[in-house]
Amino acid sequence: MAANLTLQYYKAEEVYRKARTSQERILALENMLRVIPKHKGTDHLQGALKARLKEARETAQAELRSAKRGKSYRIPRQGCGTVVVIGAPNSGKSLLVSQLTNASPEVAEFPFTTREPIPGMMAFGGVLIQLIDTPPISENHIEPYLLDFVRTADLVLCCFDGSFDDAPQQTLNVLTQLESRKTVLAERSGFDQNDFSIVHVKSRLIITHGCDSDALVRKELLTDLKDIGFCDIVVDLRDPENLQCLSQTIFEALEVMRIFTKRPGKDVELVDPYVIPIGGTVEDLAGRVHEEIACSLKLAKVWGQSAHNGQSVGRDHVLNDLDVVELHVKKVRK
Ligand SMILES: Nc1nc2c(ncn2[C@@H]2O[C@H](COP(=O)(O)OP(=O)(O)OP(=O)(O)O)[C@@H](O)[C@H]2O)c(=O)[nH]1
Ligand SMILES: [Mg+2]
Repeated sequence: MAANLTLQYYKAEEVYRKARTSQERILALENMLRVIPKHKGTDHLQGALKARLKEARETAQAELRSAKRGKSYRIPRQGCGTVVVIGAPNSGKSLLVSQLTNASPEVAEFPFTTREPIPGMMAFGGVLIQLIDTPPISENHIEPYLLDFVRTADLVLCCFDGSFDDAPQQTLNVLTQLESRKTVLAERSGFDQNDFSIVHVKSRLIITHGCDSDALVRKELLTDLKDIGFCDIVVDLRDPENLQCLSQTIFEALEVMRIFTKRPGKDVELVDPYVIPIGGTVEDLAGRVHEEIACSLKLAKVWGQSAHNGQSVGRDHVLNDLDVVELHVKKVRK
């Protein structure tokens, strides 16, 4: 029987996928159980959610009892998306982050240079995007905390050294390390339809050293070894034009739109847009501005591609990138 899950459920699921602490996971799972449609078709999924909830509560208890083993890093989310840069040793991760952001991770010719995650902010199209450089993943080692970084990312960039003959095998090792921990790099994020414990994370393969004439041949060797289910982009990280294309690719992969708000009777200032997912509505925007505005929203006037010249629209109206919106709330009677 089909599960027929609702948009509300999928939104709750996305909050769960991005939860970084046991406490956040518990709250998200409780919410998923609250909003999941209750019928025969979702019996299996409800069971899986309850099992996950039990697991998360046990983990939270265990964390309280003992300090967590192993290093852990907490990097607060910033900007309109978190992009985690991973890959084999020496594949260009740090160079990518240092070229696109304000961070300066060490870039070196030898492998295993990066020892801890380093965040930086990339400015693109009027918004800021968080990129996180990470230590390399190899056949025999993956930093345990990296798994959470990857599973909760909005986007993963997996670097592949296009100039190195071992890159196909080394990148296969990266993907295998993750898959053996129920984490699959994929074209889109979400939970596996058949096994709720497996998470798919939206990813792009970044083929660095793009000016090497055999870069694409090496990438083909990787696809001979494994079916890669996500797009790739070939770049030379020292080429400004390539870096511009890469920034655009990252922004587009995040699938967000920039919405400007204005006060009635005032001119719009085209700075600091609100950022909401593509397909978002006036109600989603209002929720981002303020919870109270979302509750008492009466109508909105929109200038842009989704409506023209200040046309009045309702809360379900789907917005477009770069729309200008005036939110009108119901007057409260005293
Ligand atoms: N010209 C050029 N050099 C690159 C490119 N990508 C990486 N490099 C060089 O390759 C070497 C390794 O780059 P890093 O960014 O340090 O690699 P990494 O993946 O961070 O390495 P680890 O932290 O050791 O895992 C450096 O000498 C970089 O300058 C590229 O696209 N073009
Ligand atoms: Mg590095």
